[in-house]
Amino acid sequence: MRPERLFRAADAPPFAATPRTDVRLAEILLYDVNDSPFCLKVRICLNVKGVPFRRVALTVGRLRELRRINPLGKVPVLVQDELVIPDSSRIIRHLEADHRDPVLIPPGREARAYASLLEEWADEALYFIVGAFKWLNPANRDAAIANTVNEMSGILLRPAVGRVLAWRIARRYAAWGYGPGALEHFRERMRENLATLSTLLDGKEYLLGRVPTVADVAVFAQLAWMRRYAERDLLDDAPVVREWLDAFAALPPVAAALAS
Ligand SMILES: N[C@@H](CCC(=O)N[C@@H](CS)C(=O)NCC(=O)O)C(=O)O
Repeated sequence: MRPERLFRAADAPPFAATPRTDVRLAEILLYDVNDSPFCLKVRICLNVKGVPFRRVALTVGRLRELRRINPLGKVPVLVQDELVIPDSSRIIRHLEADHRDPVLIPPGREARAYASLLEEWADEALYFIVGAFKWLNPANRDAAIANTVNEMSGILLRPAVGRVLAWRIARRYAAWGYGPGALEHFRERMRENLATLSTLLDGKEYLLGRVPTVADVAVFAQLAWMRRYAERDLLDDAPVVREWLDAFAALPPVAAALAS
């Protein structure tokens, strides 16, 4: 059996990656938007595994290039040589195959299934709710546009890019039947999700126990994103989740990903 670090040694910090000196790999590029939870999820995993990469910040000028490599036009996309991998979950499984240590996807069948379920729940359910907060709440409008657009375009184009983006996303939510009037509905859904998460975390350091996994990374990425907006107040009623978020944010690879 490979000497994978499933359980950290008493003196080792969580997420202490062993630097790779045995392989020479092509440079990894990450097409990235700073205020995207999926990009944050991937940056955390790259840092955790000690894999060097170069951020390619998505700008208006690079949109065509992005569509060429990912016809869905979504970030993150990882590029390494000829290899182009869109989608955070696929990227993480690719990283896990090439950089096993430290393990983020538990090898046991049950633990792996549980971690994948939580990852999917974060990526779909939490993302949808936090996206509604970000784009439907007028109180978040300026922060939403600044966080998303400042890196994407030069100062002159920013107002127009911000308006187009906000309009496109609000139109998507409208097609699903949600407008600003649905904000209380989304707050209630988030309260329920935070209560569920409090139950799952009760008495545990991480979602699966003593070791951080992809489940922690995925849930963290969505809630760290929510903290940038007015609905961070919902965490006041979920102290267990808040403490877990604070502790996770302080881990060096996570802090570095948040800052990048
Ligand atoms: N399932 C994808 C979702 C990626 C995604 O939705 N990314 C957003 C940014 S947070 C995006 O690029 N949206 C642009 C669009 O939908 O046109 C993943 O896990 O990477």
